[in-house]
Amino acid sequence: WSHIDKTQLYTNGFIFNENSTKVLLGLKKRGLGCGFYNGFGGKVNPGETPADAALRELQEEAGISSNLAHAGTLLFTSAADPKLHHIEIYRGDDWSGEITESEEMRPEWFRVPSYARSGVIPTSAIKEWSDVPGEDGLRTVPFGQMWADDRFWFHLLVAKRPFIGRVDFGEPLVKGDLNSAPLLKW
Ligand code: 6OG
Repeated sequence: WSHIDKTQLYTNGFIFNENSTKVLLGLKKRGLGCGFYNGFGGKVNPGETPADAALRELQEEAGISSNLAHAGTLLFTSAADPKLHHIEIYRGDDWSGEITESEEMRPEWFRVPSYARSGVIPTSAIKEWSDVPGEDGLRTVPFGQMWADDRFWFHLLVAKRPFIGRVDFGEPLVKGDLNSAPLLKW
């Protein structure tokens, strides 16, 4: 990974209900991660702290505020990108304002399934993920439609256990498209 010569700092924020049985995700409509569900976030601006940026992005992308708490740190590399992606992850257990779709994100509540509390998400659960809402009107967290590393740390986020992780992606299948890069190592 000697080709890595820059760092880009990002934030990513996940809002939970009281018992962490529901999580608010957004369908990314453009840019990096387009077509994937993720927390709300983006680049940290010069002069801004990651915590400031996390709150600003939540307001811009979902229309709400929250008392965000730092939850974890992720470092991503890609064989096709000289940038190290450094992502500070936040979680909020409350929110104020009205959840609103933006040009960047379409927010949706998802049910946190019991297997997402206990550990790494089994491949079978990802393959068998159903698009159909359950009796509660919610779909289950769509790990098959999220960045490939999320399944490894999501249970730590749910359990409020601080985490640091590093993720290495290979060459994208489609040049320039990090979304299609295979996950080499967690
Ligand atoms: P803008 O396009 O708004 O920010 N992000 C990633 N999240 C995960 N889970 N895995 C990755 O693997 C990611 N790369 C970037 C950080 C992009 C948003 O996407 C997150 C930001 O919240 C490579 O500038």
